[in-house]
Amino acid sequence: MSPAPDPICAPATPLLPSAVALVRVSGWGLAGVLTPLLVLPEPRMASLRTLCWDGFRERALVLFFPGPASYTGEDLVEFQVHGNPQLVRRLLSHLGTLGVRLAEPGEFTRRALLNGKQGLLEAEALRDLVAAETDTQIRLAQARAGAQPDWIPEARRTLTPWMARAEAVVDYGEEEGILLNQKDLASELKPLRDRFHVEQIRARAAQHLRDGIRLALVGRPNAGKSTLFNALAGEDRAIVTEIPGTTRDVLEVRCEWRGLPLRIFDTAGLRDALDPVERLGVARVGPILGAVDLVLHLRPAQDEAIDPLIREALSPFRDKVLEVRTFADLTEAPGEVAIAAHQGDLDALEVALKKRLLGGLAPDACFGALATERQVALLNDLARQLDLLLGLEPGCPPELPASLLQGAWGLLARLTGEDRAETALDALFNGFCLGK
Ligand SMILES: Nc1nc2c(ncn2[C@@H]2O[C@H](COP(=O)(O)OP(=O)(O)OP(=O)(O)O)[C@@H](O)[C@H]2O)c(=O)[nH]1
Ligand SMILES: [Mg+2]
Repeated sequence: MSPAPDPICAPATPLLPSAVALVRVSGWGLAGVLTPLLVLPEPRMASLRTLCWDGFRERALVLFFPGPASYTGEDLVEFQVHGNPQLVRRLLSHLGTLGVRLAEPGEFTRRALLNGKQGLLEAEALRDLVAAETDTQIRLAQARAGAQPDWIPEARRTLTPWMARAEAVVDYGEEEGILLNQKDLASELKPLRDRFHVEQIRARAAQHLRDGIRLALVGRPNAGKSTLFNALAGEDRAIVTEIPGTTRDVLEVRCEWRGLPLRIFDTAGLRDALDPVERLGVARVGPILGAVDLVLHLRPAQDEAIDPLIREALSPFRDKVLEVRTFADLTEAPGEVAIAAHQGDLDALEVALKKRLLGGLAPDACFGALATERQVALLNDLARQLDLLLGLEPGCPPELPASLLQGAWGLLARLTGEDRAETALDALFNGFCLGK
């Protein structure tokens, strides 16, 4: 058996002046380890204790969660002390003299995971919850933090009997005359493949919501870019005038608009500018086009043709350009995404963005879906694995379905973290803050 891990401590709140700071300690036998500092209170009963060390006398509210019924699965003690950063540092270094070392970022959650208190998917959701910037991102992370997606146990239930059967055919098939009925296998796996397909669509949309959608607003001068920028941001961030060439620098705003977490870039109007400052602004548009998820090409509804300069600038990014007709209040633009941003008439844009980026789903239809790059990549691998299984020829060697079924099982274990792969854990916990 490996030795018990050493006790760890960390501030769970930022080291800033505040009303209250929370310091957490986790490890086995904390009652003994912390004896020089305090007598631990009754489990799960908040109690006031005076902590005395190095001339400090701190009245702290103390909570004790004996393992394994705690966040980490070990003994866990929480100190609520006055929110003075220097006081917290002093308490942490005193804990160090008692043999409690400072935790690495995410080490509390890593222990929770290793002690079976939490799955990898939940830990990833917790990291996202702490990092979320908008309401939708918070709700998305909360929906994943509570429970594993129901299709994972469902997939296991479907795969298990077939794995056993395929193994039996490989091991004893020839002697015992056992066969793997490819047709039955396909008809049982087909609903699972369909479910994976639905989950892939939801996950792609959820990933956009989780990461935030980067949008560039481009077009000729006076196309209404800054007007739209302000309307989406819900505030007057960019200067709007009727003078062409108003915007020069790239402006950026992060916001949530109609449930979509956005990072929007307003840019200089594209034209062959004479003014040297405006030319510099135009030169900054190209790199933005490469960096965003979607380019909104704003074109006033009264414009017949697209300026060749703009056509050329956009042509390398054709796949991610969405044409938007502005000034829809003045000229009709039937059949197109037409808006009048200065009047807040943006419904057509909302529909187009949701169709393009969320596959037509409403943001809350993505709650509970997988959403990180790691998760989505594994889901795609799983779907491919099932496609291969469904595409097997009847009468193929039984080793083939056996190894594909094993592969699918392994991918599920990687997804939930049950394979305990250190690389996935390291990547996850590097993104955590101290004390989590
Ligand atoms: N009627 C009408 N006016 C609009 C609309 N959108 C913008 N405008 C007006 O058009 C003018 C130019 O708008 P801006 O938002 O500054 O245009 P821009 O594309 O940012 O222009 P540059 O920064 O010069 O490239 C302003 O007077 C806006 O009030 C619209 O949909 N309808
Ligand atoms: Mg502008």
